[in-house]
Amino acid sequence: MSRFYITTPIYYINAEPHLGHAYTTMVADAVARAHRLMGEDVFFLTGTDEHGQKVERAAQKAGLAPRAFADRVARSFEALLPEINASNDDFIRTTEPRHYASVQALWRSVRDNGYIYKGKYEGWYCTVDEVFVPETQLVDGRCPTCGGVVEKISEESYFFKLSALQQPLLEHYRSHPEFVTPAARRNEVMAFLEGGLEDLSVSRTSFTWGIPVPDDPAHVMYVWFDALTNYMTAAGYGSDDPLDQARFEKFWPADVHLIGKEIVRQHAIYWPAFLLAAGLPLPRQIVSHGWWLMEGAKMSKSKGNVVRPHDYIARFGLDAFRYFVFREMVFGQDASFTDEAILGRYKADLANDLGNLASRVVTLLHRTCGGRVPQPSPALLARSEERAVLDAASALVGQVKAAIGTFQLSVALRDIWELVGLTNRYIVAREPWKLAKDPDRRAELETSLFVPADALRVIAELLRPFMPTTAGRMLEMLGCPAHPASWSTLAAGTLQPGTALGQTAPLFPRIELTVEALRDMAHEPTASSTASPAKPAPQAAPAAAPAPAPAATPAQEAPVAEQISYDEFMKVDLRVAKILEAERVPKSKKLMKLRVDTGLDTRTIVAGIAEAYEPEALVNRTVAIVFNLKPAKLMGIESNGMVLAGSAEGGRPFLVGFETDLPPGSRVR
Ligand code: ME8
Repeated sequence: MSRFYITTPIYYINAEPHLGHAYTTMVADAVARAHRLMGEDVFFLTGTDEHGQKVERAAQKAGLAPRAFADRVARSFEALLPEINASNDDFIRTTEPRHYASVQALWRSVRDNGYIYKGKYEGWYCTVDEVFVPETQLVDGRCPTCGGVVEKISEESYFFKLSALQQPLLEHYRSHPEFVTPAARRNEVMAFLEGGLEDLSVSRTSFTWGIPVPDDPAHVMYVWFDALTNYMTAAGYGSDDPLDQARFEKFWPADVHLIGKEIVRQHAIYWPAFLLAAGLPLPRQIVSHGWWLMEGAKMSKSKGNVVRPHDYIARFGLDAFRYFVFREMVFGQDASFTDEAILGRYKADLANDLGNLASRVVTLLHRTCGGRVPQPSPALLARSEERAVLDAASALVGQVKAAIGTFQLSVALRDIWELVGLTNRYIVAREPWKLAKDPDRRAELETSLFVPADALRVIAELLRPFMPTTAGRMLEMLGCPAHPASWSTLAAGTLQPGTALGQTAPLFPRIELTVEALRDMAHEPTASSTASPAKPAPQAAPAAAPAPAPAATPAQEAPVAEQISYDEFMKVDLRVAKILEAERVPKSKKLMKLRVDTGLDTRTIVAGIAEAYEPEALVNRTVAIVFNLKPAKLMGIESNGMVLAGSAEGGRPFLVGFETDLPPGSRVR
């Protein structure tokens, strides 16, 4: 059995995961699932990148030791995986002992082969990207990649002889034109390589949060040397255990490192250079996708202009969210995430095209064929309309496989929707509801329902990697076995006549959401954006709670927050405040802008209570607020704190009050 090893980047844990991270993991997931369906032995890896200056600083800011901070935030990346239905086989954290062993083994190999020497690094460093930036590449004194501030560093450092590997790398690129894809990225890398390479600083001495350099623990390794090696660690590299060694033999080199376009250089130059220096095989392909943009800028943790996957999954359902991101981003290009687009695709592509097709066919089969797959007539199946649908379904299998092979998920889905459209048109032309009224046309009726049912089966089998739950439900409705059919034998015409069908259930229920409601949601703080970055916590502040979920939302139990210590609780500075002014935020149904007297200052707080209170009813009210919450922008207004309110599940918020009027500034405990 051939094997397939695919990885995502390991994500920095300096903030909560957002759509960008979820996207890469979902694409890798869809590709991994497709390869399993093609009969391959798949290993799909994702994880977290936990060392380095950026994380050390984020931990300091959170008042935690780096390891404790890493343990907390890594959990939110791990928790995202079931939420997006990722079928990863392993989750690696760079703080695990297996990884220390592996990175140190790679370092020793590279060093013993003569590629590491000691020197002094003087120059610029961008902590956001964790990269050294040559002075000539600064743009207005800032990082050319993220535009962030760079710092001057001057310290003893080990260097990696990258310059010595320029020719071997160029040769590899020339003999493996598919090594980096898409071609635009490959061309950039080639141009960079041809321009010559400087040796790379691969250790730091000015901080300690990293993997110690073997035999010189005053140095910690450069975080990219550490991070890139994760791909080998998880396959078993550096382990003494014979089982791990056998796994490494089997799965290394990786088939695909799937990444965003901003980290191509590290993957396409540094990583193969380290491996060449150690005498290890290179990965087969570096595949990079474009960026999700918000209002024209890259969505990023550092900028905070992010889409929180959970917000959309809760409203549209996971598979609709997966469909949208796969369909919307053309491979290799950037894409804008807009509420209009996700709503539009939900209604048109999912509810209308696919959802209606499935429920129409299965309902008609229940009504007219006793809830069983009918027996088609061979003569009628030979007609050109029937052949057109069934031939298109058979051809689609190859098309989808080819599109997945080149990571064109949007093309695969577009092709599947061509068949959805063709099948819908077939039904409209055959009008089985009319045939059902005429007993003499029974054979025509049965054939005209067999054809779309069979096409739907192929569609569902092909949708498995993209929308696993929906595909399963479609197949259940069609009475097909729950275990996936192998794509190697998948073809049209094999639905078994006589099979009992399952119940019809709407795949994509009607939702009443509007673009305005989605926009409000995006601006509302959640506990995870305002409290600790530990995990997707329950709504801490009902005053800013999101809209009650629509009917499409799967019922979910309200999560309970983990226990905290007295000291942790006391970090929250709760105080009495008096509302001085209140006005609705224009274009928002939920948000109210409040001017409050906190006893220590007067400040603006934006609260999600506009549906529950009139502005005039709020003036002069005494409320409880979180005084020391970091400022956040809501609909362009800076909010400094949070007003406390309680609400029953999905109900209106009621402000927290006091039995007597306490003076503003009084502590609440
Ligand atoms: O770079 N659009 O981690 P990171 C699409 N730890 N994808 C995006 C995105 C966006 N706006 N933002 C992030 C690191 N991503 C290193 C990687 S690998 C050995 C070390 C996705 O947390 C995309 O896959 O900054 C991108 O490459 C990755 O998240 C960067 O995650």
